[in-house]
Amino acid sequence: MTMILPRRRFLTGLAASAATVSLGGCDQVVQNDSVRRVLRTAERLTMTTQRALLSQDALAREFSEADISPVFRANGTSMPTGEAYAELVDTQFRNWRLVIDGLVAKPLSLSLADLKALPARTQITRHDCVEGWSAIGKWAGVPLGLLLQSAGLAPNARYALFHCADEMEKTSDGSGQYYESIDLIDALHPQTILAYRLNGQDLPVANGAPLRLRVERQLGYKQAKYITRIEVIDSFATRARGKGGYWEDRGYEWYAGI
Ligand SMILES: Nc1nc2c(c(=O)[nH]1)N[C@H]1C(S)=C(S)[C@@H](COP(=O)(O)O)O[C@H]1N2
Ligand SMILES: [Mo]
Repeated sequence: MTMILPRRRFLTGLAASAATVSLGGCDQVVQNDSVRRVLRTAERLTMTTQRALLSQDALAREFSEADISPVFRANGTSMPTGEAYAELVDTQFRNWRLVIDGLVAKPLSLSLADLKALPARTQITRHDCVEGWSAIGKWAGVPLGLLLQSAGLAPNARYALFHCADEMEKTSDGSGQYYESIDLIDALHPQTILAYRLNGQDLPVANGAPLRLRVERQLGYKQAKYITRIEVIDSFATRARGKGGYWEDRGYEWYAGI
């Protein structure tokens, strides 16, 4: 493991320059059907956001640059195991895709570049882990509501289920894979974003690269890292052990409000 690290860093550097050369600017991104659809939805989202602000959706506290913790520690998985993820890191996540499917009118498949080309939100918030530590970080990413509305929620849609790349524990039923779920009130909340940046840098691997959830009114374990797929569902009762998340299946509350 230690011996292959320098090679990985080297490849990552090469991949970075290759990506700069081959990224054909915004045109290429806008040609993607999924992205076009999301951009069209951006305007309608402003209305949704304002409505949300006027109703039950109180905002979590936001902080100033001066409050940012010098180190945002990592917890739980800090490097998913397996060749598939290692390959993604080696190639700077160029072949990574976020799939949004399930109870939607039109499933989306978006690259990291696609996501970065969409309207972004930046917020400085405090992360609270049940293990008794907190950290303030500056997150930037795409509002989840924008993506869900672009995909078009079905009438029976109730939750967003986040599939993650890391397996915490080997189990025969697959319930050792990290996953999380939130309801649509939180999914459409203006501070709920899919973050690809932390403190002005690309999201580090230890903190969930290339994409992690920020759902700011809930505890740390709800903040799913290493997201690969967001499935819109009507019930999580039949998933894994039925409690809506990896830690929920092991006794934690599903609604982890702070
Ligand atoms: N995929 C995945 N997401 C995860 C975890 C994990 O192990 N795997 N740990 C959770 C817990 S308990 C916390 S406190 C935060 C930690 O986020 P950080 O590593 O950026 O500090 O991520 C949460 N999301
Ligand atoms: Mo946590």
